[in-house]
Amino acid sequence: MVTEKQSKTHVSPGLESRLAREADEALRRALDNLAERQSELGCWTGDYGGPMFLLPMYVILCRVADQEIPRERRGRMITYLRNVQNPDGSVGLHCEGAGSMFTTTLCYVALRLLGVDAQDRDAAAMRSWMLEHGTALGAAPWGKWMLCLLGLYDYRGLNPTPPELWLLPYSAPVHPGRLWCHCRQVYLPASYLYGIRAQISPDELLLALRQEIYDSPYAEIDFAAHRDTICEADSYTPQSLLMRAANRTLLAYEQLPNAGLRGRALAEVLRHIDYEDMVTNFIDIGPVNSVMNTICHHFREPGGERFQRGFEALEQYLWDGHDGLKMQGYNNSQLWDTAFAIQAIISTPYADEHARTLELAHRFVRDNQILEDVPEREAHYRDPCRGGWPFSNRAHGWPITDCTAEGFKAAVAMEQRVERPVPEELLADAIRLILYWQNDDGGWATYERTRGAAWLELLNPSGVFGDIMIDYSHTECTSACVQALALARRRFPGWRCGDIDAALERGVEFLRRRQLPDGSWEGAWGVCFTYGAFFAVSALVAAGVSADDPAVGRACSFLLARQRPDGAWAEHHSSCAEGRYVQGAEPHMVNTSWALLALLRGGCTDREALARGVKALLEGQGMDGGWPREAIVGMFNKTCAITYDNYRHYFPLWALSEWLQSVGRP
Ligand code: LAN
Repeated sequence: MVTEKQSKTHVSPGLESRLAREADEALRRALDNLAERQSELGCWTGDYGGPMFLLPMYVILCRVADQEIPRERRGRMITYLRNVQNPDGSVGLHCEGAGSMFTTTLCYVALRLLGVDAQDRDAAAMRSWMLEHGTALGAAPWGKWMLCLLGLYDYRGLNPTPPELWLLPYSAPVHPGRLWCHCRQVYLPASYLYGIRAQISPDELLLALRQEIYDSPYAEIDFAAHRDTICEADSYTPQSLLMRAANRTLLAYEQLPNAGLRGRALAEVLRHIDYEDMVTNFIDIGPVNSVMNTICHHFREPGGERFQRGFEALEQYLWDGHDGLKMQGYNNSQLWDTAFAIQAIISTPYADEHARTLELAHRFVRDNQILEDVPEREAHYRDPCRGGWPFSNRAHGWPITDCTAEGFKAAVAMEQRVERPVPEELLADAIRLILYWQNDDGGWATYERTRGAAWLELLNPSGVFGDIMIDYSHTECTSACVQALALARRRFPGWRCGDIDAALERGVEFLRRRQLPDGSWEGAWGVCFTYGAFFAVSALVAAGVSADDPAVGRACSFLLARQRPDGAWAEHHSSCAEGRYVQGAEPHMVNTSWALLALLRGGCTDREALARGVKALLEGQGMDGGWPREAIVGMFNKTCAITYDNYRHYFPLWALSEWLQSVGRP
């Protein structure tokens, strides 16, 4: 197939060199734009919104804990909620998704709590959608939790999340410590709030809401009959038989309350909540546990110090963007963006002209590496941290496999350019950690080595998300770690080379096994097959796999077959939920960049296709040298998209740069 493609690869040399001149010009402007956007801290910061359950959770916290949101802020939040509403009145799981009962209900409640009248046109349209799709009774469980806190749903209508699970011995396969850290950190405060049946008493507005979100009088609803009710739109992971059996057992347990045991379990849960707050400076691993831990503190000690600190830390999750004020999926993506921006800039011939930008960026990377393991880490089910890099910043504190890998790559790339590079011993620590994190299957997961069995996914209670129960090995995380190890082998010749070579070999094998028969890789954290190809091909080639290798050839053919007539690639976010390449409507500059980078690194010889891709990037570039906002391109847990606003500022630049290198500068 590769040879077939190679036979029609001509592009007239005149055309190519004209394009190269334009690309060179575009590259310079893109670099200026990127430099312009750097923050004083040296990092890049961007809108990290997208998930539509987050802002309502924040608003609900404010209501539960009686924290008044300043008027101007309320206005910006309302603007956001109106902006993300779909034409049919609904709100999606994420800002570009089709209607979900989970998020439509929460956004409706948030709008009303923010002061919007029930008669308001947008609010009324949301309510109509809810009533037409089975009412709030069909909201996914996390939505019902939030409603319970406000007294808008009855705890009898929840499947149990008992805190007692935390008292099981770790050897139990269902011990929460074995779950994906995000999953266990969400169910941790959820189990506390469930355990104490946390609820505020309703005021007039809440009493009105009880009538608005259902189609029958609140007092007449048999909530217990709706434990498993879930609107079709929210049902991505249907309940397994195992889950049903488990719920029946847990319900039976709830009928026989044992105050002593519950008390001990709640104390144990609080111990873990306090620990998570302590080691993350109250930022917490993610937005959901950040809100929920703070709610726990409120019920423990209203207005207490823990509550105050948790509430203040939430500020870091808020972002006032072009479409209003939202809650982000993390306390931003600075480290991740900065590590990529550095690598993109360094790939160009103009790195010296941006020495100051690079130096500042490097400083951010250096100063945000994690230097210490968390204390008593085994008692709180934590992996080592020393030498790792986080996704956002050091204050957040949780290191991640691929962030560590990209941080390492950026730090090594900058070593010769700065006076105070990352000390060698800390670079070595990053590699030690990456070696430690490799899974038995040869791949790397996100934050931790995989601890739980894959069958635990049968107990996924979320309805709306896929693959949340354990930390799985992923193509992207593996690819980043493989690239870092390949670099480490060169950076530290002779040091632990047996271990590094063995890890690399197993990593490459993992990536080969993950390649699908059509030559593609399914990405988990970006949209989707273009993202997977970018990482996997980069890793294979970095690890020494030749461009003649059939795996690389098949990857290139896969991508070439999906190039649009206008030269661009455009992949729709539903690729992730559907597990197949879904074409998007508009040319997508970040997808195009990923595809081009994969093709270039994979040694694609179809110069005409590459030139058309580059042309699409040039046509898409804005006056300011950047690329305009486009369809959402980040992803998590199969169904929820998330905005990576800075991708459009460095991936196209990086692709142009590598293309120019491949054709020779004008
Ligand atoms: C993230 C953000 C970063 C992302 C990468 C490092 C890019 C990725 O390569 C690995 C996975 C990771 C760390 C990731 C996992 C899921 C997160 C934490 C998020 C997408 C940010 C928000 C999301 C989190 C789970 C949102 C809360 C929802 C739950 C289902 C708990």
